[in-house]
Amino acid sequence: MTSSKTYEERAEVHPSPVAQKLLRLMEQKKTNLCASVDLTKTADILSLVEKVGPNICLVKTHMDIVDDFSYETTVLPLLKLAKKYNFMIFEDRKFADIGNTVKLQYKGGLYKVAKWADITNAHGVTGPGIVAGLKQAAEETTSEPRGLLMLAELSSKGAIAHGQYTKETVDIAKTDKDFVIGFIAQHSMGGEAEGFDWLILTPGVGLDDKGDSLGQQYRTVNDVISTGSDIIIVGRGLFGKGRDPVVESKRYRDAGWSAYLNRLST
Ligand code: 5FU
Repeated sequence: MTSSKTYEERAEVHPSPVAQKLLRLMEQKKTNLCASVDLTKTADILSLVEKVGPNICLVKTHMDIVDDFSYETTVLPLLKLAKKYNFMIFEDRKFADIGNTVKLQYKGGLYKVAKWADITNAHGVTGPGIVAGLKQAAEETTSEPRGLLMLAELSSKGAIAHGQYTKETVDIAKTDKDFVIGFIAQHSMGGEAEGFDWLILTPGVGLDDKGDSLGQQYRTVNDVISTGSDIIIVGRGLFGKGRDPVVESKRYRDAGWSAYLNRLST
């Protein structure tokens, strides 16, 4: 089932302050576009974010691909841009270890993700201890609200996250209604009947390509929004070779918003 409520209506009653803030800013800015800024130099990331900032609700990062990463020169300027353009930050870290280890990984190391990312994500493969470990790390690091997405389905060809695996990941998400705000998935994960309002964030979205040579598969904006996605995640569709990120971010934003309005009216 896909949500027939507006983002604003969902924001008003959502148990997570992170989800509330995100849903509200989506409604204000009229965008459900998340930019996946998969570039390896800080200057390139910041320059891309300057271009797409007005059109997005969320920036998704992979900080472990950034050659010149530092908190001061990469994260702080990104946080400034987040304020300037009113978007939130999602580090696509894909944690996948036992609770105690992910707690250390989320709080510490080089990236200290819990310190600056509003949202991060985790695989369910190790069981519900992963949620508890990440939540403890967030609470011990900051008083700012943090949210977790579980990886329920993947966009790549041959991915083994489906069927029983997806179902059990959803069961893990149910263990923490406040901290787990939703899923990385290709479809709605239900939950409404049990009082859950999960956000569905969907990567593998492209209007011009069908995929890449390494197994990525793209679906259209209409396709993913009509099957339950709340936020479209777009990377190379915005900044790939020959593309103008200003033009493309406007194009994906318009497509995402009209698919959302269409969903509300059907
Ligand atoms: F969980 C997932 C998934 O199932 N597919 C993905 O593509 C995450 N991703 C990420 O979304 C991936 O790591 C990239 O950062 C991004 C998609 O980038 P693209 O350039 O739009 O293909």
